[in-house]
Amino acid sequence: MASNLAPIPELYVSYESAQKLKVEAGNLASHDLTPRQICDLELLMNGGFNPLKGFLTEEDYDSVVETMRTKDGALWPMPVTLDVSEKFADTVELGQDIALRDQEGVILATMTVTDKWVPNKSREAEKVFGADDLAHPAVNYLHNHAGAVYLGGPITGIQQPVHYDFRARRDTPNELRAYFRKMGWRKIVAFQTRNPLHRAHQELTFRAAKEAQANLLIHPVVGMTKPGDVDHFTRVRCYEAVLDKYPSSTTHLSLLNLAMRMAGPREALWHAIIRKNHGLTHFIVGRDHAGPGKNSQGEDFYGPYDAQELVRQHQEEVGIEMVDFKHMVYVQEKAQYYPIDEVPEGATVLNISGTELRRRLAEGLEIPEWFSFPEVVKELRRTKPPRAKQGFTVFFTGFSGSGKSTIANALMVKLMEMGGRPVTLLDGDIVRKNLSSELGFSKEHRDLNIRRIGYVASEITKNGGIAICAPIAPYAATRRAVREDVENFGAFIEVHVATSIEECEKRDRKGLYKLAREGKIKEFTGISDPYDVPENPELRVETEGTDVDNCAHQVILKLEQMGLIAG
Ligand code: PPS
Repeated sequence: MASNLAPIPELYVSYESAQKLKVEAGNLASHDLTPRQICDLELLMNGGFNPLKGFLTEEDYDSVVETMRTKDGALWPMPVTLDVSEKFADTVELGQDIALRDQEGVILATMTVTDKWVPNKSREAEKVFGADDLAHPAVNYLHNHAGAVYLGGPITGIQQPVHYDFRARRDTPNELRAYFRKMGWRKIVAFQTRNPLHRAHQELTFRAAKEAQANLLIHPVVGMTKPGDVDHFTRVRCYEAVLDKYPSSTTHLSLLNLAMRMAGPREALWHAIIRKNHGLTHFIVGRDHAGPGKNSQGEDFYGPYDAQELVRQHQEEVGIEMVDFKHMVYVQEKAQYYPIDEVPEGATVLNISGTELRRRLAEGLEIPEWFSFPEVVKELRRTKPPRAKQGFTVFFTGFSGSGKSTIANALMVKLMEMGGRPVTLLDGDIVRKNLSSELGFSKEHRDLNIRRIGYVASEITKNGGIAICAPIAPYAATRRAVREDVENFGAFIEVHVATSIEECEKRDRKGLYKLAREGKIKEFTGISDPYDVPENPELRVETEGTDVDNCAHQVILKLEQMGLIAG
């Protein structure tokens, strides 16, 4: 199959019209696009999502969800929808034009709203992702992040989203087509990836290019991938580090600003269509393509080769040939990679899973040369130092007067004595003086206070420091939200200072309990306001009968056990 490299239709208007439209669009009702919508819009406008001409209408959406085709019969497995809040949807009339802005407020496109509807998200989850299960990242997105209403209609493109990173490595479908024309490439196989390239991937891509007698395009996704993946900055540095291992006259690296959904088979087919639009003739589909991991029952969402099966059924219609691969493993005796079904009998197979790789990186353990390239490992280690060098947050929670601040102070001093990482104490009282001085003790205000602490702690953690927080933080849901914020960047250790309310009241170090009993302080935690006891904290310390030094030491031991401080 040789490529037709003629330009593909884009949705942009001419430069002059765009300048005019941009001024006019300033008066339109406008929607601030989410990061995912910006990715989708870019590929709509530049032809990556050809034949779509805008965000799906209701009829197209129903048809795509049910049959993987638009109502006109075009193969399209993934709903590309503009989800908005009910509040915004209420202000929009059908037939009206709206401006679509990026997160800085720049107008990227206008859309004529032809459709507005409330989608059945559970049906979308079942049909598109295979289960209405929040363990699937796209289902979680659908229910917990996407707006309640979808708007559909054609797009008029004004300008591409701006990227400040790796500009020279980003190509639109037409730029890639032009590159292939210029190079005289007629057969090109694409390798889609959201991971750093290790030796198995290199072997697989070499074999694929050889098998298809084609040039190779390494086409990694840099838009949005699976939560927890290695960030794209690091990955691109890794790709660049190994590019010279490929023959430069037959291999090209280009970045794709796609927002993945991790939808396995449907996603693989979608990827194939997107690659066809970029001028590719062949497309590699390996084991568990775009797999989302385990469901809430601990089982895989899709079979390991379901994606290959679906792409095989449709490759002719799409006009791209699949190069399928089994899982690649290293055969020790041969010092070489083989597809798992071609391993010579009795040979010793070596394999390092993604989880094992993460563990080795986290613990600073050896990563063998047969598995990856030293240049790649060096880049990964630079971004993810071993746990004992990463930032983390210790979050104390408990009643007023339980001893949180005292233990937190002792812990801070002990960690500073060890040295190596900056330590910041975000004590309840200090925060209320410096960050939250206007707040009271209603549920709303307490939540706001804790979210602010969580934000600062997550920034400290991200930048490799230690944050020690010591607020009351009475609500479990808010503590969980802070945990999620921090765990994006490092460990979160919840410590319940489990002093009973009776003991706190008996101590009454600040005289507040007396005032609370007399009704002079309202909404007092434990007296006239609730406290959700943590169900599964990393550590629970009992202060009655234990001195402060020992309580702080228990936290140190926990940190050691978790590998966060060197023993
Ligand atoms: S919260 O719920 O997490 O936002 O509370 P926090 O920011 O930790 O503030 C608790 C300190 O404020 C004093 N104080 C009160 N605590 C609880 N309830 C009420 N109504 C209240 N009013 C004032 C109290 O001294 C707390 O300090 P700690 O250090 O916990 O003893």
